[in-house]
Amino acid sequence: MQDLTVTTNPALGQWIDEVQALCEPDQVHLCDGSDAEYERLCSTLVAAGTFIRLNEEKRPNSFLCRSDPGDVARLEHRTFVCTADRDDAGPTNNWADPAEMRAELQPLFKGSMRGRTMYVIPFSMGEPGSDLSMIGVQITDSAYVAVSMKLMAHIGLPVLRALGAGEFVRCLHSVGAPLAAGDRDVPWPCNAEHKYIVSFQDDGSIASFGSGYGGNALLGKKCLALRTASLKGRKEGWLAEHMLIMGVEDPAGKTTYVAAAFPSACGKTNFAMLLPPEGFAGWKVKTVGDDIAWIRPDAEGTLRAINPETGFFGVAPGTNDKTNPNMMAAIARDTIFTNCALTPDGDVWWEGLTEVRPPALVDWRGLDWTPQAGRPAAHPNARFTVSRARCPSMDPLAADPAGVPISAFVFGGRLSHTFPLVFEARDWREGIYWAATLGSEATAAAENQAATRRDPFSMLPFCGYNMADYFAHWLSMGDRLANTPAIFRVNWFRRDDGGAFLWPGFRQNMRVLKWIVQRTENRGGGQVASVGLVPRYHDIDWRGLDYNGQTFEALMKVDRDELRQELQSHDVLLESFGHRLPAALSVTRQALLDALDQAPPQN
Ligand code: GTP
Ligand code: SPV
Ligand code: MN
Repeated sequence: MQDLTVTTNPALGQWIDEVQALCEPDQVHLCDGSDAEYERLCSTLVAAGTFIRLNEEKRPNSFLCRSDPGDVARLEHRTFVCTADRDDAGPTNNWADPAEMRAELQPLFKGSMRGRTMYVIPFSMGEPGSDLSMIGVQITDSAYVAVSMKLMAHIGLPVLRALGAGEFVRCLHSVGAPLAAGDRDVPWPCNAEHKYIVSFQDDGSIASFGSGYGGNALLGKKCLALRTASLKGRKEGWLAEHMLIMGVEDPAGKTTYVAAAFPSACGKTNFAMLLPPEGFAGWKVKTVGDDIAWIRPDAEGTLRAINPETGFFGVAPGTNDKTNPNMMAAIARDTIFTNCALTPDGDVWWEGLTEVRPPALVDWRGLDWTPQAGRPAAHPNARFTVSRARCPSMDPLAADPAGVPISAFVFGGRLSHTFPLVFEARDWREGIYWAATLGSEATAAAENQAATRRDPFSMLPFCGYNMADYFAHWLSMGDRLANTPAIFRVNWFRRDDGGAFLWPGFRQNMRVLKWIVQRTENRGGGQVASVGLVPRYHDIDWRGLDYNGQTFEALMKVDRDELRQELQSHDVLLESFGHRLPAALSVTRQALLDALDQAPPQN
């Protein structure tokens, strides 16, 4: 195996040798990506106590994994973007000097894999061999990462063949827990003291140390497909986005594709797999992706999108037969569950899975749990990892390297007030303004975040360069398109004065989606409001839902003073970019404020 690498890609052979000399693993294993290898590695993880094999009848070929309680989510304050010039990383990223960061990491990686196996995982984001794909090689000392990568990306020999002598992204990962001779391993090794997730934007390489969880460790996902790819996309004229992609098929069989950006843990997976409610016979949602979209203009000036991933790393709490029946079907087998609770009969459970909580469980930390325990049984950021092949709503075009044509972009945060259920931006520029100033209230997907924060384009932790340049890139993309997608903002999370959600959400979001699709066809009525175009009560299809006009009014109300305050609060973000901020954004902000002052009070 090693020979194949060396003969077909000398640079890879050399890099493997260098990392081996640095990290000093006991063994090196080049992943071929086969099913047999996956099964062997899962059995090794069971033997090591990292995986618990779930009840074969209830959850075939599935495993539960419990992470270290200190390693449960992405760590934004330990994520670094290294560029020679600090301004190229911009005010929204943690910047570090590349040479200094390399010097800081070197002693940490030295000997960091002692007593462990070093896995070499060639992977392709996008179909192997396609011009639109990016090939990476992740070297890791985590078998959990190796099996997760098998579900999330194309890996192994087909990727090595596609790579040939070509270039690849170097992705180095160590959990940072070397074992001395005679040491007993723990189920979830990680480094309590040192954690780093680093993008070296000078040479395009990635290094991650100390964490084994999610986006910190599966380096094809946030690190390569967003931070590295966003910079490459800017140079080459395309977009790497934190977006789901879905096709909406109408009863006549016409499919309209929509890409939507919601911040982490704000409903991308549920929306991407939406099952239309009663009353929507003939309508179908076809899933292309739930987290990442790579989007480029084609020769006709249409934006086409691919999902570079082959699987889902989805939030478990809240997932059930009502909120996401397609995901429930997907995870019925062949799934890795992390930080969920364990039932006495060897199945998994999490908050929201069933209405009634089970009387006794083992919680995500391995402790006995009852409903009286006063703490959640599953971690709020508990997740499942499953291949897209298991998902019943998958679009057959999801693997088409040509991608799908995007007719609309949708942006949405978790906002309990001010923002209505949906509105359409008046034009590309205003749409970009609303995307750039997207805000959201706290979720469990990332540690150390403030109660509410701006999350421009839901890319705050993922944009690999100066966010002001990113806004400019989006603005200029509009000039290159013949078919410019419409841009919408949605908010499933508005609450009444008592704190209850005003909108039922989940499957009912189909009603909003139908209006969006009709708007892209210049159908679907609405009226002009201060924020843009909004649907009136009768513009929404209410078949099968008893939702009264008064609640709709409360849901859609845009209060002039609240909106003015909102626009004024954008200053903090916009001013942080200084002269680098595209003028179009401050001009748009001022125009929106001026229009507010002139509008009649009810708008
Ligand atoms: P990442 O995987 O972290 O990027 O996030 P995601 O956007 O895919 O998150 P996901 O779809 O897993 O969001 C999960 C959370 O959103 C859960 O708390 C859900 O209950 C909530 N959620 C999703 N859709 C809706 C909705 O329509 N209404 C309400 N109220 N909550 C929703
Ligand atoms: C997110 O936080 O946006 C995720 C989960 O999709 S992770 O892959 O861990 O970043
Ligand atoms: Mn995400």
